[in-house]
Amino acid sequence: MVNIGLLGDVSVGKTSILRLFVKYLNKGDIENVEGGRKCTVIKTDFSGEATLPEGDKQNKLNEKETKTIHPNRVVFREDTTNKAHTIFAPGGDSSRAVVKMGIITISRIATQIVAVFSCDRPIEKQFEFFNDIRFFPNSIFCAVNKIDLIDGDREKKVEEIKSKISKFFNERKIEIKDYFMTCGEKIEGFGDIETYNNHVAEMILKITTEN
Ligand SMILES: Nc1nc2c(ncn2[C@@H]2O[C@H](COP(=O)(O)OP(=O)(O)OP(=O)(O)O)[C@@H](O)[C@H]2O)c(=O)[nH]1
Ligand SMILES: [Mg+2]
Repeated sequence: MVNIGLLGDVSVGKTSILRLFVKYLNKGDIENVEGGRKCTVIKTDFSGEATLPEGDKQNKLNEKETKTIHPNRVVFREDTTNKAHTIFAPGGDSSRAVVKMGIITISRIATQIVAVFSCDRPIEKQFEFFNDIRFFPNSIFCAVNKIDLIDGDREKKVEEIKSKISKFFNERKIEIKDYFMTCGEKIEGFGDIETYNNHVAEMILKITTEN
């Protein structure tokens, strides 16, 4: 049994990644991705989402409807082995005490951590979130999300982002076991969207089977 914690700054897409994974399980698409196999959802809890007041919406282009107050949780089972796994996604707004409590709790109970970053803003800003966390394993996974929002040479920018992330964590004696380039939403008109959506499902399966 693996407990995965998705951790990262506000609005990087932790909840979206978790919801997308549930969609893959419910629609059976999970069997068709790389390393895919039949899995069943046992329990989902997205009750910790709060609707944002109009004024708090980040910007008109990316109107975020909710933010996570209490951690989201999904429990699923691999049908062939009968093993159950849990994924937790606490909120990213650590300036709120109750959200911070969720982050601390999940960072302690998770057996595997995925550090989630977003390509919609500078990576450096998103490191601050991790500076606050005291309990951290010495090797983690990393999701680089919102790949669709990179302008220009995607491969080059992704390499730059990855090297900044490696440097940040290596300086803290934390190794990145693997990187996953993801999209947590089904973005219309973005050519490679299925590949990057699939990476979400492939990431979770890889982490649960390898650990
Ligand atoms: N373009 C794009 N938007 C995304 C992607 N993933 C998530 N989003 C959007 O980003 C916004 C924030 O997503 P959430 O999943 O709520 O982010 P979060 O990290 O859970 O936020 P908190 O829990 O409040 O810290 C939403 O408007 C999503 O629709 C992506 O891959 N591409
Ligand atoms: Mg969230």
